[in-house]
Amino acid sequence: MDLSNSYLSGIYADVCRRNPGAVEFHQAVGEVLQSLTPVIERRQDIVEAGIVDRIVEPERLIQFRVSWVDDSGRVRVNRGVRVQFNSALGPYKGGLRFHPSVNLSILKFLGFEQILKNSLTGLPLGGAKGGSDFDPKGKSEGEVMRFCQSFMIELSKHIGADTDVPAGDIGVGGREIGFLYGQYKRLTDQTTGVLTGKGVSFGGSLVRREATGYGLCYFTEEMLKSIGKDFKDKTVLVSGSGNVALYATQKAQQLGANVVAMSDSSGYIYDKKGINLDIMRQIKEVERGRIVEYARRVPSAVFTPGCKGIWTIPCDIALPCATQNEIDEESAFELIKNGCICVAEGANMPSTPEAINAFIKNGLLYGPAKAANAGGVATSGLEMSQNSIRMGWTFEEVDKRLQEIMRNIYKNSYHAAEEYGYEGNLMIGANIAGFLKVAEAMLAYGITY
Ligand code: NDP
Ligand code: 2IT
Repeated sequence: MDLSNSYLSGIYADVCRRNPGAVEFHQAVGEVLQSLTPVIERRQDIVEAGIVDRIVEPERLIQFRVSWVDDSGRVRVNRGVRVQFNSALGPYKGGLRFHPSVNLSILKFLGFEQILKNSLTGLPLGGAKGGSDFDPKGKSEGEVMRFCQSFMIELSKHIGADTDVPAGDIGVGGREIGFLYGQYKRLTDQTTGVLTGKGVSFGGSLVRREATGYGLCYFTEEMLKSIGKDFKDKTVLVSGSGNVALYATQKAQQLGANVVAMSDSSGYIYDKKGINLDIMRQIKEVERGRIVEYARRVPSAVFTPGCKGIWTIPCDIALPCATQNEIDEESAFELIKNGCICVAEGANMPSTPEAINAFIKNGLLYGPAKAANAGGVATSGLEMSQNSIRMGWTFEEVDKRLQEIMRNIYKNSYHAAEEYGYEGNLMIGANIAGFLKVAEAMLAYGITY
C-alpha cells in the first residue's frame, strides 16, 4: 500500500499489525486511507481527535459457536460473528453472509465499508456486518432452518430495532431472513423490525428484494448521463446470478440494455440474444440450481466453466455482482481492450486495487461499491422507517425514494471529489463524502467513544 501521508501510513501499519493476515480488511482500509489524504491535509481537527485512528477499529466484535444437527443426526458446529463497527450515525446496520469462505478478515472489510456506505445513503444508520462459515449449498430446508434458529439464539442477545439491525448478503436471502426473524420473535416476544429484507406479509418493504440491483442501475444511469450516454442498446455483462445480479439484470433490461452474460461460482453463460430472465430466475430463485442449467434450456446460450472468463466478453458496461476481488488487473485490461466504458460495482469490493487503477487511468467511468450498491441498505433503512410508523409504502413510493437516494449519492460523491481536487474520481469522492459525515458526528460526541 503506497500511502504518502505519514500519519495515514502509520494508521495503516497499525491496522496490519493488529489484524494479522486479514488481507481483505487491509485492502479495504488501504483504499479509504489513500482517499482521505486530501482531507487530512485540510482538517487538523480530525487528526487531533484521532477520528481515523478510531474508525478503523470495530466498536465491538461478537463471536459465538453455532451448534446444530444435520439430517443424518450428526452434530455440526459453525462459527457465528457480528462485527458492530460504528454506531456514530445510528444503529449498527449491515448484512449477514453465510458462505464457507467467511472469516474475520472478510467480515471486517465488509463492516468497515458498510460504515461509509450507510453514511452515503443520508439515512441514520451505523455500520456492521456478520455471518457464518456455514455453507447453505446442498443443505436441506430443514438443515438451513435449524442452523438459522441456532444462530439467532445467540445473535438475539446483541441486536435490536434501535441497536443493531441485520439483513441479507451472500447466502442469506428471504428464506433465511424468515427463519431468523421467526426465531427472534419467538425468543423475545418482539415484533419490531429487527431484521430487514423480511417478507412483505410480516413487515418487509416492497422493493427491498430488487433494491441493490435497481439502485446499481440508477447509479450507473447517473454516471452514463455525465458523458451524454444511457443504457439503451448497450451490451452489459453481469457477474453472479444471485439477488443483486438478477435485479440488476432486470433493471438494465427495462432501461433498454442487452445483458448477454451472467455467472455463478462454477462458470458463466453467454447468450448473445440477451438473457431470458424468467428462465434464469426459475433456475436460481425457485430451483436453486447451477447456471449450466440455463444453457441446457436456452439453445442460444453457451456455458463455460470458470468465472473469470466472463470479463473477456466484449461489452459496453460491466456490472460485477458476485463477490470480492472478482476482477483482477488482467480482467480489467481485457474489459478495457474490448471497449468497455463503464464499470459499476454491485458486489462489495469486486475489483482489486490494480483493476481500479487501470479503470481510472484509462478513463472509464468507475462506480465504487459503497456508492453504487448502497441502494440495498438504503431500502433497508426505508423498511425500518415503515416498521417504526407501522405502515407500508407502495412499490412506486419506495422506488421513487430509492431513485432519489441513488441520485444524491452520485451527486455528493461527485462534488466531494471535485472539492478535494479529484474531479471525476467517484472512488475518492464516495470515500470522502461517506467519511466526513461520520467524522462530524464522532467529533461532536467527544473522545470516550
Ligand atoms: P447471493 O447469495 O444471492 O448471490 C451470490 C452470487 O455470487 C451467486 O451467483 C454466487 O454463485 C456468486 N458467488 C458468491 N461467492 C462467490 C465466489 N467466492 N466466487 C464466485 N462466485 C461467487 O448474494 P447477493 O446477490 O446478495 O450478493 C452478491 C454481492 O453483492 C456480494 O458481494 C454482496 O456483499 C453484495 N451486496 C449485496 C446486497 C444485498 O442486498 N443482498 C447489498 C449490497 C451488496 P454460487 O451460487 O455458485 O455461490
Ligand atoms: O452489503 C450490503 O449493503 C448488504 N448486504 C445490505 C445490508 C442491509 O442492511 O440491507
